Amino acid sequence: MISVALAGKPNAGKSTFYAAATTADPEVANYPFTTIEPNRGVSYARTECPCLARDRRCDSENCHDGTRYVPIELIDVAGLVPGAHEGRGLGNQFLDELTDADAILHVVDAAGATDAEGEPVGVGEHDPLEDLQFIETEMDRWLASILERNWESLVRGARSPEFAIDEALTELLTGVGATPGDVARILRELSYPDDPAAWTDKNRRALATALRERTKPIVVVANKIDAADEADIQRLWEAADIVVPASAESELALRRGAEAGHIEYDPGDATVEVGEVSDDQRAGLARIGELLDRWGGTGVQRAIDAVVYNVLDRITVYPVRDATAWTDGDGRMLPDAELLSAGATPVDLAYAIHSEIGDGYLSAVDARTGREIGEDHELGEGDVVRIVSTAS
Ligand SMILES: Nc1nc2c(ncn2[C@@H]2O[C@H](COP(=O)(O)OP(=O)(O)OP(=O)(O)O)[C@@H](O)[C@H]2O)c(=O)[nH]1
Ligand SMILES: [Mg+2]
Repeated sequence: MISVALAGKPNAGKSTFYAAATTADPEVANYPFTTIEPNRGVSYARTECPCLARDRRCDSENCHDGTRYVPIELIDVAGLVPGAHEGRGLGNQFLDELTDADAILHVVDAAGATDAEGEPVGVGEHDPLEDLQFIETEMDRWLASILERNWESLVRGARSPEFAIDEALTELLTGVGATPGDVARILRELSYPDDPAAWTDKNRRALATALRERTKPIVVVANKIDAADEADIQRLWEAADIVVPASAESELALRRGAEAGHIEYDPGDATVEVGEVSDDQRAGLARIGELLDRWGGTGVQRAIDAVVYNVLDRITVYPVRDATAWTDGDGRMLPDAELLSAGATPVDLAYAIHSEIGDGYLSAVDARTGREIGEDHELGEGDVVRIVSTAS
């Protein structure tokens, strides 16, 4: 499963985002370091379900009238402060939890109501732009420290006549979440000594930076837009590659309201239908309604979708047993969705379902057209595919 981690300074709203994007209920409070132990839960990317092309909606509980939610893992960790690599705040050891994260959502307090350490200050007293850069430095130092911890074994390994630096680095870097393809690209871009004993801290830091850039892409969540100055949101937007304005608190209120049956709202919607509520609730929902009109949503779902579909460049593919009815062996329509890398083939889909299905791969059918497709055919978003395998 794709894994996305929330990172950022304390008090920026990571746990609020996490609570809004999962069904979990972590502690949220207006002081730094509320979260110490990481939270891991299931969240969802939103897309259109292929059942929209059919005359009835599918049977998946993750499909809400044609809006499909595809599971991913979301991780909420402790707040990070500038200088964490030197042990400031809670340090950065807890970042080890992010080893298997495919991407980072950097939650920034766009309202500027907390200082660099996450202590509350008056709204607008802290410039959120100052919070953008440090996370990269801290993550680079964290990765560099993992490399340092493991360096001794590389130096020892180099005594063997079979030692090859590229192989040793591949083993080391795949252990911290890089794929062999990532490593090959990283090593091509860098120059470094063949002998591990000759590496300097500078070499290791350059490797850590390249590793972070390739394996931990960052999307900035400009959070607390309900309280932020629009000019600040604009400045944040211009200062980073991908910035999604968001109000985690508004999203949380909407999801709780929907759970309680007070409103009709699907995560990522740009409108809410309000049912029977108190006057107070109505006033609160009216404020959130204005925010939805202004921003086209609360931004929480959009941030996750930006990571999955834009940054990680995934496509959603639906494996089925029956290419006509689009059902599994139990007659359930479109029960599963797989997030595959763009360019994935039917063979990749087979392996994503199960390694034995992949090993026994025979052929595949595009269930939208009913035609057989070749094993190197490039799949696309929303494809429905029947895999024929000796294992199924
Ligand atoms: N106005 C506003 N406040 C928010 C929003 N999101 C979170 N907050 C508030 O910000 C404060 C911190 O929220 P948390 O979710 O605990 O922040 P955190 O980043 O997890 O903090 P640590 O665990 O201490 O690192 C709480 O008072 C939240 O209610 C938002 O979208 N708008
Ligand atoms: Mg927290």
